[in-house]
Amino acid sequence: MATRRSWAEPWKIKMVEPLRMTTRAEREAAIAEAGFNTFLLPSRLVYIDLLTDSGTSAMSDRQWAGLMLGDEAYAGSDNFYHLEAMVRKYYGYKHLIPTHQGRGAEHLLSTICIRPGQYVPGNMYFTTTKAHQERVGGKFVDVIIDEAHDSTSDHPFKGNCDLAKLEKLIERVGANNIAYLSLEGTVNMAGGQPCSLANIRETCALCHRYGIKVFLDATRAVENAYFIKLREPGQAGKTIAQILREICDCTDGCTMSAKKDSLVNIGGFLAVNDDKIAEAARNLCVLFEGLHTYGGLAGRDMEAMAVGIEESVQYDHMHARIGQVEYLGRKLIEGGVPIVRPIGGHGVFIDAGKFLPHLPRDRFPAQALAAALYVDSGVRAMERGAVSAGRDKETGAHLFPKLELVRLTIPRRVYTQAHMDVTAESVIELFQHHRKIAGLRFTYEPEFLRFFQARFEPVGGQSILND
Ligand code: PM9
Repeated sequence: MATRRSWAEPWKIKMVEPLRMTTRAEREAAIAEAGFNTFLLPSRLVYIDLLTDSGTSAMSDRQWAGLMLGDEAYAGSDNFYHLEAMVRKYYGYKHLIPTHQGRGAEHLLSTICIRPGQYVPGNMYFTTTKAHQERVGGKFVDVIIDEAHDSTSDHPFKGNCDLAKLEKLIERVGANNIAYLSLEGTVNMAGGQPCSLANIRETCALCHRYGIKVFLDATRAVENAYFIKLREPGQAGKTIAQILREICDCTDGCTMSAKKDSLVNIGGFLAVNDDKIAEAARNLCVLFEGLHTYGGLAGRDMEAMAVGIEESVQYDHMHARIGQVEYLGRKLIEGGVPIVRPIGGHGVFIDAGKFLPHLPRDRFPAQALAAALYVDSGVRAMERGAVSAGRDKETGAHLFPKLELVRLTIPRRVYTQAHMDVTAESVIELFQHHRKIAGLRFTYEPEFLRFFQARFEPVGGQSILND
């Protein structure tokens, strides 16, 4: 047999879910009804759903079979012990507290470990993570390297922490005033960009020297491990599972949204090594999530997660998953579309500022582009710019992060390359006619995580996409 030149997904399709095609008129009415916010669209009116990779992946036949093994006991379900064994094996932490999803774990960790007024450095903010830190009086400080804020930089590890920024903060405020370091594996808001193993080691060593704990946001840490294997000198010979353990072993615990890497539709966990933090988390879990052996999940959910964790570290799976993201990214680059470089792990991030240079920041170009893309082709994307960033807690002014992005997020094992082609064609065509896209202004702004429920109207007309 000739040498294999190309690769394909390591699965075949057993069941399909029909998609509904809509007309342009239907989509125009739907986006207006949704206040030009793609979060408020009914999914039955979406053709290709690239809103998020969170809880949208396809489970395997083994995971579906696992659902039938759900032990729905209130306490001490078999599936909890299976999940605990998988978390210990692949993530390596001593204590597991399941939660209904990632922000459940963030809620527990922030409440237990942050005193009002303390600082929480991190490699770029994430929306729910920062919201929970602030809710309990913490102050997030960004210590990611500068390259992460530059969509054109080709740095292979744009998720890295800047050790000088971190040390400066420690010296300025004192280690006692730092709750912990929040370290995200593949940084979502930077465009799905990984950290190097060397940087993770150095960052953790620096924190530990000052007695500061490091908690990993492990939501996409397996994708980070894959990038380390691919890009970091000396790491190619290791398995993804080995690298994942090396990342986790540097840290003191993690919060996890299992809806991403772990291939489940719902679920998450907090995992820590410290006995006292674990005890406090089990106590709070009972108040907010459910008993500490189910944390808001059914036994079957925990089983699907246990199986998903094992599947997530398989090389062929990760190669195909990130390969598909890269396929879409390359098409857009060929079409001249400005996207975040290098192409990320869980999605392709369009630089909306460069895509729509005629729109000022306070006309929310990324929000406008996501709405226009839906009108053009029924592809649903997500804004990741000023609307997501929210307002400054003290001044109340809009925060305008350097990156004003639209995320085309790829669910795992769900769409084919043909769906990627349709998406790319629509984005490229919009880019060629970008002046037709109007800016937006708020008509409703909720207090927390405004991007989920905010409503807008086009400035200067009824339509977001003017022909
Ligand atoms: N991320 C995403 O679409 C889902 C909703 S927020 C728009 O990217 C990280 C790095 C995440 C994340 C969710 C959470 C919260 C924590 N950390 O959604 O609560 O990307 O399970 O996880 C979303 P949950």
